[in-house]
Amino acid sequence: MPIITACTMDCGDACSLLVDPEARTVRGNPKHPFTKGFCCKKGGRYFDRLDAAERITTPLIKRDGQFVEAGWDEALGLAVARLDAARRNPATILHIGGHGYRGVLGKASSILFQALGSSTTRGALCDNTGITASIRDFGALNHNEPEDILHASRIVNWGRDVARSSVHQQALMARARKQGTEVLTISPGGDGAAEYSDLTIRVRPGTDRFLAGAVLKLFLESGDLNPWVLTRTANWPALRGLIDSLDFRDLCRACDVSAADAEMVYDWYADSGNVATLIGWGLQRHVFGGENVRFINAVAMLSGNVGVSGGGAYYNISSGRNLGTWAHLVRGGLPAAPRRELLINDLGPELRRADPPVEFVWIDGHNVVNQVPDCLAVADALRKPFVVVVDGFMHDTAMLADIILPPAFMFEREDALGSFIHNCVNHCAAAVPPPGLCRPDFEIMAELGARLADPVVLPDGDTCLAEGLKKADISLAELREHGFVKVSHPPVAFKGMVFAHPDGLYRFPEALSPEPERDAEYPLQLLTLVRGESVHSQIPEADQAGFPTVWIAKDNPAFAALNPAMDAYLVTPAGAMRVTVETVAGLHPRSVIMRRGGWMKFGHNANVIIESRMTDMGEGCAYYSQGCRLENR
Ligand SMILES: Nc1nc2c(c(=O)[nH]1)N[C@H]1C(S)=C(S)[C@@H](COP(=O)(O)OP(=O)(O)OC[C@H]3O[C@@H](n4cnc5c(=O)[nH]c(N)nc54)[C@H](O)[C@@H]3O)O[C@H]1N2
Ligand SMILES: Nc1nc2c(c(=O)[nH]1)N[C@H]1C(S)=C(S)[C@@H](COP(=O)(O)OP(=O)(O)OC[C@H]3O[C@@H](n4cnc5c(=O)[nH]c(N)nc54)[C@H](O)[C@@H]3O)O[C@H]1N2
Ligand SMILES: [Mo]
Repeated sequence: MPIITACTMDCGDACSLLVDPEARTVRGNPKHPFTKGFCCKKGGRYFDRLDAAERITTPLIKRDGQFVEAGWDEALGLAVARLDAARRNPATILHIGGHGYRGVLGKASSILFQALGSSTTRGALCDNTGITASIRDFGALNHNEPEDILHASRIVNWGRDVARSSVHQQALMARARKQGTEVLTISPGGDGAAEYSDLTIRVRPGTDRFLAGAVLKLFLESGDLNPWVLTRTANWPALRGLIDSLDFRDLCRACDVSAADAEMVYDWYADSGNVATLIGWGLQRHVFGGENVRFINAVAMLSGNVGVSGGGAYYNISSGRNLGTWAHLVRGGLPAAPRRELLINDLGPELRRADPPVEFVWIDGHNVVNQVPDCLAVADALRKPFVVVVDGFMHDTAMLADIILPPAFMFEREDALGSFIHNCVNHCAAAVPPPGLCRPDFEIMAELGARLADPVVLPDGDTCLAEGLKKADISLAELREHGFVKVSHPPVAFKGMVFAHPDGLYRFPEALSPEPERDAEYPLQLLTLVRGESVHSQIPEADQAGFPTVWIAKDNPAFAALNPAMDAYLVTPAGAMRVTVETVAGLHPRSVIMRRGGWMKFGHNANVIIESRMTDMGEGCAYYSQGCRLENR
């Protein structure tokens, strides 16, 4: 009998899954309105990860530079002793929690370390630039329900790689196309978008704001502006003044899009019928990523495509919108107070500068040494403090730990979680037992808290789950029985153009920043994009043999300049890595693509040569503004 459970990976599709515990197979839950009976490659092959020979299934303690197996009592005892000592000054404790595991119980480590008053991280690696941009425009993070794109006449997909990052949105787009909806994808190319698009436009990476600006210019010149839309905005004169001062041809040049293509995008938005706008996460991983998102939103708004069915600008929703916290049920620890925050996108220097120094670090759900820019500096800075890592693989972060604690992974422990795309709360049931000594994170945190000299006591798991579900009025029994509950929200966000700013009005961006000049030594841009078959760094070791592949357009002069008989290196101001160069059709001549998440110990981690660079909003990380070149050595 299959068991209904759910994927807890950091992915907006957040699938409800059927797991056969004997056959150890996974398929999508056919009853789930978004999963609709199928799942992606990374979810479908998750048992390979659970059953991997290299999985860590016993606590490990580092002694004289070597990991040795230990029991839980010993390993947790050692962690508790170090944590109790560091607790004399809670700022010397640092919690680095990731989103490798999402869920109500998955919050246990954040809640426990908050109760300890530890240092934490600020800044963001993922989507916060676009979130901040969207909140500036709309006043809140929201979008139409994903199925509403079936009511669109046209869909403009600004850089969302749905074939890899969201196969269920890809399926929705395919359904829409069957009904006659046309899809236009705007991206730097080389992503296979032509497969699911009627038309594609290639944009210079990092510069969508100029293309959107050119479209706004054409709206202004047409004189055909919807007066009702303008009354729903707080600052139209400021945007009009800005667009008036800009030249259409200059805007097209700045994004490397032809005037004809910019006019086509305008036509797509100006024609009758509604246009749904999808905004990918890639275009906000640039130094002006926030502005890119704001100008795209402005096109959706000015064309009257916000607050209507079949329209909408889709960035994301909050995956926590339907779930509450249980932090207030914790006994012991400190009352909530401001904590020291270290900037995650510049973590190496932040750790080096920290005063008082960080003495104890707890890392869970995050391969931080792999995923932050300038990651060698982080690896270096983590050699000093006592480091506990809760993870099941000997990846770049785990290798640096003093103690590794092996967690039960998804399908092996219970939780409840939401999605940043759809509105179902899913139940992740424990479908199979964890191997060896692996234990659910929640149990690990509860025991850690209880064993402290001055204990911090977590409620039991059922109490936490029930508390988290209260916000959406879901009972734990109901969730366990059905495997998911769809929470009701208005299907159209900002209906009637009523926005979440106090005055109910929309905010346009008022400045357009020029794209910074590229260093002539590093003329290409390094796009470290998601891979379809894995999430981030959760890649089997066997798939990381040889040198990592980078892709470049065949007609790129930088490719012609390479000697295939010699070794190729990807070079940035931060260093060089040996790579294999392959060609891909249609990629913008300024770009190089590498799939992200490869490990340092295999020479596959691009973050070794990616510098720390901040985006313009939300303290995001501008990974894709990294200049680079290819050379023979
Ligand atoms: N160069 C470059 N780097 C990037 C990006 C980029 O575009 N370019 N993008 C960034 C983005 S979008 C993101 S979201 C981040 C992701 O960065 P991370 O959050 O570090 O992502 P993962 O590599 O998936 O690591 C998650 C870890 O959680 C562990 N894990 C899984 N389930 C559980 C569990 O139940 N319990 C515990 N304790 N651990 C578990 C996994 O084994 C894995 O090691 O990376 C960022 N890094
Ligand atoms: N299989 C799989 N699925 C995942 C993940 C995974 O690691 N693997 N990660 C999950 C997470 S945490 C995230 S954040 C999402 C990421 O999902 P996506 O946003 O789809 O992924 P990215 O690879 O970051 O960027 C996507 C696209 O952005 C385009 N792009 C880059 N720069 C620009 C630009 O300047 N303008 C335009 N128009 N396009 C640009 C690239 O062509 C690329 O195809 O996926 C989620 N889903
Ligand atoms: Mo992400």
